[in-house]
Amino acid sequence: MAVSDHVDLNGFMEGVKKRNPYQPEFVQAVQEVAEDIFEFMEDKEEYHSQQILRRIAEPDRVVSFRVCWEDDAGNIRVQRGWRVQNNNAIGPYKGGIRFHPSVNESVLKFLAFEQTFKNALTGLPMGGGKGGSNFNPKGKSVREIMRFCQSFMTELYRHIGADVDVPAGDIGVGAREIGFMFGQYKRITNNFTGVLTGKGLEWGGSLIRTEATGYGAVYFLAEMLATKGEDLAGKTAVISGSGNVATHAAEKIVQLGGKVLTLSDSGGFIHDPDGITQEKIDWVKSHKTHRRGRIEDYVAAFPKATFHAGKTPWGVPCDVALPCATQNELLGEDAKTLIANGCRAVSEGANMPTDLDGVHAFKAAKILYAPGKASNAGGVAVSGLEMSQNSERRSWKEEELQQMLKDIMSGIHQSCIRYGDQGGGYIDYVKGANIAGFKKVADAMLAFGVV
Ligand code: NDP
Ligand code: 2IT
Repeated sequence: MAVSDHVDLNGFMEGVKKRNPYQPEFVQAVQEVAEDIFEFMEDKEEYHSQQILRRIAEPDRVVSFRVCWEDDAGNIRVQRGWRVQNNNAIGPYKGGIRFHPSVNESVLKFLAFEQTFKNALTGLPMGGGKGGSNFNPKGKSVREIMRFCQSFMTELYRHIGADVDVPAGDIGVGAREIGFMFGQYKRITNNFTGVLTGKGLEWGGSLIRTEATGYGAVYFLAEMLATKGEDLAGKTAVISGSGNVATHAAEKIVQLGGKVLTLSDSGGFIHDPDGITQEKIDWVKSHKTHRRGRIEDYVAAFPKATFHAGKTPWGVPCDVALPCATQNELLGEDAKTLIANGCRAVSEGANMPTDLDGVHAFKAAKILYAPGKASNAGGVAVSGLEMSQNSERRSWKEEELQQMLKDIMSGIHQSCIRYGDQGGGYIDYVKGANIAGFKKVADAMLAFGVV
């Protein structure tokens, strides 16, 4: 078949939309990748004829299951659980587990699709997967969370394994939930194995896994700024979210001499013109993570700050921005506001926080803009290092891991430049990340034939 006979981008996306009705997040994630990959594939007949992108955009497997649990009042509660195993061409499925009421098949399919490219970019042998439940951890007691995690793992355990599929944390799932799930896995299988990452340090976890996503997103930001001869010293940063990724991104910005102006949660954002120092970040970590509090309480603790209910922080003028909460939290209008206010660089800590209009606005303005699949890969990268340590049955030192994380982020930055350098000093990091991630997975798939 001649290249010109192949379905074009629009035809391809029509098919994706038809096959995935009511799955807007998944369609959006595929569209963002396909825009770059169709251009890249133009003169690459084999990728077309072997239907590589079509195959990557069709998960290997979507497992969906019922999760029953009993709340503290004795009521029987029924949730839905999933594991999306998107692609294992270059290694076992790997990706987090999300507990949030907004979780559905579309969200998990988009996350597993993105994860496939992200994991390839790390250079480590990991395929892409994602899982989760529409369980809402907010307002639940620790015992309720434990019972839910145990029930969730009672089904999930048969689909995962150290060389099969290795879940980790994501929104609503931190070390505590990983502990409950690992405990149940071990109880059912009698196997102490590296089947989950993000484990506690006493039972197979890796140093710096907790910090890795946020720190990595800032390392990537620093790499981007360095291409313009700049660094973070004295720069103002606007950050959304106040969970694992946001607080550690804030911490690293402060360590590198920047000033963090905002944090947020689903209730709104706080603006602290004095800067959110390490002491204040520690307060947020303790308040949000350990006490499941609200970010609006920040203003009672630090009265010079203001709280903006129901709003996102993108209207606050800044040099750099890091969306670190959730998908589609930064829209086209927000992107234009950031650009108009002089924002020079955006590094995504969250997965797909910017909608397609926003992505196009950042690209058109040619600012330094890193998509999450490149800039937030530090978390899964250290998860990959946790898997290696588990296999070797040893623990590496903190300095070794810090260096490996920096090297991996720097390697991803290099890959983005390799495929995204548009000349004239502009690097399209979206294109670079999409092509570099795709090429690795695609070439492995070609080697396997039609499977
Ligand atoms: P956490 O659960 O620790 O924190 C999530 C934060 O985002 C909270 O502040 C939460 O507010 C806010 N948030 C969640 N959902 C919404 C929503 N629908 N609207 C507004 N705010 C929301 O999660 P993480 O920090 O781990 O994850 C944040 C992002 O980073 C996600 O996109 C995740 O996929 C991504 N990511 C995480 C990695 C990791 O290692 N943990 C690795 C790579 C990416 P509230 O408390 O009000 O719910
Ligand atoms: O989105 C992500 O990369 C994660 N939530 C981390 C996945 C992992 O396996 O560590």
